[in-house]
Amino acid sequence: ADPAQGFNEYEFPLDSNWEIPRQQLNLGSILGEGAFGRVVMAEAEGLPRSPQLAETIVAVKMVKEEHTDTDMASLVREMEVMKMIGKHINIINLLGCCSQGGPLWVIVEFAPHGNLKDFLKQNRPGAPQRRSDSDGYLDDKPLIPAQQLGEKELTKFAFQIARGMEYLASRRCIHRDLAARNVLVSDGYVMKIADFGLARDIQDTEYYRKNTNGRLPIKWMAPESLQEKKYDSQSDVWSYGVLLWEIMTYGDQPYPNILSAEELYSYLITGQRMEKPAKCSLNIYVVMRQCWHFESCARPTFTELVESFDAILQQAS
Ligand code: ACK
Repeated sequence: ADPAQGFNEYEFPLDSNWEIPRQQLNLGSILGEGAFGRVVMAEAEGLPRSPQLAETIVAVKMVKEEHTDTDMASLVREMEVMKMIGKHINIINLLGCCSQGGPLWVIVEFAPHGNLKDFLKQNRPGAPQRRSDSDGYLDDKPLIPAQQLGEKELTKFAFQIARGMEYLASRRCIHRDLAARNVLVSDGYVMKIADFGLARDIQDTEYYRKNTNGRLPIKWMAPESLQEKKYDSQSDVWSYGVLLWEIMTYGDQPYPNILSAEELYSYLITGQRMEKPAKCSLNIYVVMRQCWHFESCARPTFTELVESFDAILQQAS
């Protein structure tokens, strides 16, 4: 190996459909770090996929310095899954990649308002008005004024997420970690599902541990996922119900008194469910409860959820 190329640990096949010259990217601040990777904001010139803008702000996914081969394989897989799935307005779309002559950079759409969970908390009625400066994005537009983020807007968020999930399910993609923290808020408050291409090792005991925010990801899991590690689009529908609950509570923590997977499972198998949030209409709570049918086949499909929210939005207008 050429010592000058020593930092190039891997070689990737060139995919000319997606490859972007590295010089066209100008990396900026770190948006966040996950388990294996890092997401950095960047300016991109002349992206072939967004010709309407000379310069676009994008998000670039990469592995951290201290990564393993498995971490790199996960990033490659995530990129390949995104290529296969194709585009939809309600998902974070792949824009391209830099895979030659340096570290692998996976370029995806940038969502200026960050994750939905924090967005909801910041825009709770009565919350102090804030600008989205914590994500490092110079955003001179104020967030939605609190009085404007009412049930109608929340219902539109739920509708858009159902549309994104309907698309992913139609492309045979199971998310496995659908939650408000994994939905990003884009320009015009368009909801975009993130991290759907992540390979999740379900055997991994890490999954049952608290995440960096001290939240237990098990609280979004369907009973069959908890019990038998069984995942399909109908277990995503269960998680969608919990996400709906998060939306209608402006980002509250689900099941605040439950501390373990065992406790959660016995709560659910005895037929207990979270109560109707105060700001939630009965028809939306009915949908939430349908998502929480113990039997996965009794839950609505994402297509049915799209239809339900369409009807609810029509009634409201
Ligand atoms: O919740 P956040 O502030 O928003 O922290 C996470 C972090 O990076 C790790 O995933 C942020 N992030 C990820 N992808 C994007 C994106 N496409 N646009 C904006 N922020 C992103 C995310």
